[in-house]
Amino acid sequence: MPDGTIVDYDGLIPNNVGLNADARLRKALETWHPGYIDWWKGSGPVGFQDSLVYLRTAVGVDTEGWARFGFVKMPDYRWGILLAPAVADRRIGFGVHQGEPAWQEVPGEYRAMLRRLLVIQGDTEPASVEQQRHLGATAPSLYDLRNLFQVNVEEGRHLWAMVYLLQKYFGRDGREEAEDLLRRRSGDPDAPRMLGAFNEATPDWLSFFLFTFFTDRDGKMQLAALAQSGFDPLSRTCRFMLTEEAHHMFVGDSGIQRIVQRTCEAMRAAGIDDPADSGRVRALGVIDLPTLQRKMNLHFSLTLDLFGNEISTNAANAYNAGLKGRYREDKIEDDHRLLDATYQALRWRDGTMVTEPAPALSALNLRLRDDYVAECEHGVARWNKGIAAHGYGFRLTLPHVGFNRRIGDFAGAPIAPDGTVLSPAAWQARRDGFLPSAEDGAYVASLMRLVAEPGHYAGWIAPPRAEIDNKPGDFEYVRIAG
Ligand code: BYC
Ligand code: FE
Ligand code: FE
Repeated sequence: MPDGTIVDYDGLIPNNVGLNADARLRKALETWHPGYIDWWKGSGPVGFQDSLVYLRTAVGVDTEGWARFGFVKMPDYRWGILLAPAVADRRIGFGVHQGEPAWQEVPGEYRAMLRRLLVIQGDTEPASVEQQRHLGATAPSLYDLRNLFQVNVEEGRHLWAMVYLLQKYFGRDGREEAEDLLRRRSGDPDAPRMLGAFNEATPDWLSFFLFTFFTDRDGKMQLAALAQSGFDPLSRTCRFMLTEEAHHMFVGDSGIQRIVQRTCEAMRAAGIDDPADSGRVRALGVIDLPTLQRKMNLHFSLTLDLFGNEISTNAANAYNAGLKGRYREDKIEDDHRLLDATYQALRWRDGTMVTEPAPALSALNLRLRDDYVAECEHGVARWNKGIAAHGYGFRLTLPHVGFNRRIGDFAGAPIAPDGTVLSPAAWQARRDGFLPSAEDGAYVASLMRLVAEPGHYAGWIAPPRAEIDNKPGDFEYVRIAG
């Protein structure tokens, strides 16, 4: 086995897993490769496939200096199989096998459960690329265009990460699942992607930034839980994916921050004191904060559904089995078995909210969701600081966890974003007003156009605070072909 910190770029598939020494696996992956490229060209970014994009590519997996920047045509990006370095004598950290050596092969009794987790994770990655495929045509700058494509190629690599595990450890079943991952399509009525949020549209850049802030952050939480896995190849795969995920969330977080900044600057310059005066704000060609709030309400609630049911035996079984842990399991101080433990759970029962103790094992989806919400709160607080710095009292807020839900306890519950329980009639009357309207969508769409001059930005978004790879502000991040 190679030592695993250096990536081998000699073959068709860059890797640090010693692919050259495993002829059967290498053949399986090389057989899958053309279908992947077809998928990328047919369902990945529209246009720009011949353009040179300033992308980072991983050349090693240690914490420092794993990235190399350079101009690449997206279809020529070197999608590779990269695992974080092995931890010597790693042990299973939780569940009934706690303390046993981590598995290097799939434990037979958990084969089906593990396969399902890998397939669900794998399915989300290409789905997000499909959802974002039209955004290049309206990028607010070359800097943003490059960030979009960086996110897209890395989500493509995340698909490779799961396909590697399926093909290496699941034989014929794994190969079939890998084919199916290229067959389903986001929003396709006959062959949709598996989870709800990944079949929704990402129609504009405001949605893109909210998606990368909220939905990629679910990715981070789920990957962090899987990085705790007793199945060591999954743990190592997820640990490396998490290093890429940080950039995706940065794109969303900083994107919203830049929108807020631009809107506040424009309102100040125009002498607008009331940010809720959307008509006047929109006349300035910037995104009014109430529209941002409604879009947040949508993306947050869609993303909460990705955590599954609050009370889930699937989650309990995966934990007991040692396959999927809690967020930062290795930093938590308790028995890591949870057999007698309870967790305070906010439930929806017969039309009212109650907080009651639930068995901690069954409440693991809820716990992960709570950890997620806490992180989101930090981001929103940063955006609000930006608003306050311009002297405005307007505050963005996360909607209540029960708002607009389709999965779990709160599915269909008539709960307003501020947590008020509404009568069914009031809910029907007010629901649409909490979410982006067709008119909101049309207004945001009217702002979207490609700004392709280096160093220039669309009028609705401020320039970033820092450039990529210390490049100058007028750097041509994408050399648009033709
Ligand atoms: N939509 O027991 P439950 C990312 C199903 S994002 C449709 O609560 P469980 C990324 C569920 O499958 C992270 N169906 O489920 C982000 C189950 O069906 P079966 C993706 C749903 O298993 C941005 C049934 O309802 N990774 O990486 O405890 C860009 C009972 O539910 C949904 C993962 O999610 C839904 N939303 O929890 C790119 C990690 N929710 O089995 C990428 C892997 C539930 O009864 N997945 N159902 O037929 C898991 O850990 C879990 O499967 C889930 C669901 C958390 C998704
Ligand atoms: Fe991903
Ligand atoms: Fe991501």
